[in-house]
Amino acid sequence: MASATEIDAMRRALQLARGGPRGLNPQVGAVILSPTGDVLAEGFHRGAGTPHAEVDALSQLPPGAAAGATAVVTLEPCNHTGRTGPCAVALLEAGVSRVVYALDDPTDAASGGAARLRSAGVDVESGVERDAAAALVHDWTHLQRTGRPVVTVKWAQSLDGRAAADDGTSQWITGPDARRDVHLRRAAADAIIAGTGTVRADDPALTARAEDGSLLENQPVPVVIGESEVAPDAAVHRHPHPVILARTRDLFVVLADLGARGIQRVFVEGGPTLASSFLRAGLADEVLVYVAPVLLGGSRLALGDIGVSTIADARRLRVTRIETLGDDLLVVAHPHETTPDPHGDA
Ligand code: AOF
Ligand code: ZN
Repeated sequence: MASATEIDAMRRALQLARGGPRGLNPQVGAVILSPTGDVLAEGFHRGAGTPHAEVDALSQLPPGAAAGATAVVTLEPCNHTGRTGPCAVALLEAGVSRVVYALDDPTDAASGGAARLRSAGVDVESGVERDAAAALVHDWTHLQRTGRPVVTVKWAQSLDGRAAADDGTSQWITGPDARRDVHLRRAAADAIIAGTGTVRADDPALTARAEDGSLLENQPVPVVIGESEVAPDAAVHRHPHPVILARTRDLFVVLADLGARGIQRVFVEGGPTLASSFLRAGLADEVLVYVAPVLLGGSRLALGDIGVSTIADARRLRVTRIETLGDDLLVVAHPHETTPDPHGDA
C-alpha cells in the first residue's frame, strides 16, 4: 500500500512530468523521498537524449544520500540502454530500498525495470495514480503502438451538413464560442494539418489564437499536404514554426513522418477533401463536428467520398461528448474500429 506521503509525491511527480516536452519520449517525473517521507530531490525528463526523470532527480543528491530512500516515478523505471543507461540500475546503485511507480512501461524495449528491481531485493509497488499517468502519456503510447500521431478530424457545418454556401463562402458558419473552442483544441495538438486547396482558397494562419487575436502559448506546427504550390506570401509562412510541406497524398507516409518527428497529436482542419481522405483511409481517431443552426442547402457538403457506397458500409461512430457552444453544437465521436496499418504485420 502506498502511503499518503507517497501518493502526494506521485501527484507532484505528475506535475513535474508535465514540465517536460511532448515528443519522441514520454513525459516522466520523479520524486525521491527520505525514509521519513521528506522530499530529497525532484526530477523530470527533458526530452529524448537527456537523462531520464529518475537520474535527473538522483543527480541532485550527493553520493550515498539516496540510500534507503523511496523513488516515486510516474513510469516504470526503464531496463534498457538506449540514449541513456537503465534507470533500474541507477536506482539500485543509488541504494534506494523502495520504488513506487504509476504505469508499466508499454514498450518491449524498456519494460522489465520493475522485475529487475524486485529481483535485487527492492520493494516495488505499481499502479499508484495509474489513470492520471496513463492519460498523461496517452498520445505517446498511441505513437509507440501505431507509429502515428493521434488524429483529430474537425469540421464545421450547417445543420444540413454543408461546409459552405454554393458560391464557396464559408466564413463564420459557427459563432465565437465554437471558434474559441477550436483554438483551444488546436493549442492542445502538436501539429495542425491543412490541404493545399484550403491554403490557396482561405489563406489560413494555422495558429492557435485567443479572442483578441493574440497567439496562445502552445502553437502546433503547421503542416500542409498536397501537390499544388503554396504561395510564398501565404499567411502560413508567418507562423511561429516553419511550415512542413508534405508533397504527397499518401496520408500513411505523412503521419509516419510526423510521428518520427515526435508529433504525438495532429488536428486536421483542412476542408472537406482532406477530411474525407482521412476518413476514407480509416485514419481518424476522433471526429469533432461543430454544427451551426443554419441551413445552406446546395452542393458544398461537409464530406465527400469517404468510401461508403451502400448503407451497409456506413461508418458508424460512437458519440463520446455533446456540448452546446453559444448557438452551436459540438459533437465529439470516435470510430469503433481501430486504424488499419498497411505497413504493419498484424
Ligand atoms: C524512464 N524514465 O524518465 C523516461 C523513460 O532513448 P532513451 O534511453 O531515452 O529511452 C527512451 C525510452 O525509455 C522510452 O521509449 C520509454 O520507454 C522510456 N522512458 N523511462 O525510466 C524516464 N523518459
Ligand atoms: Zn530510464
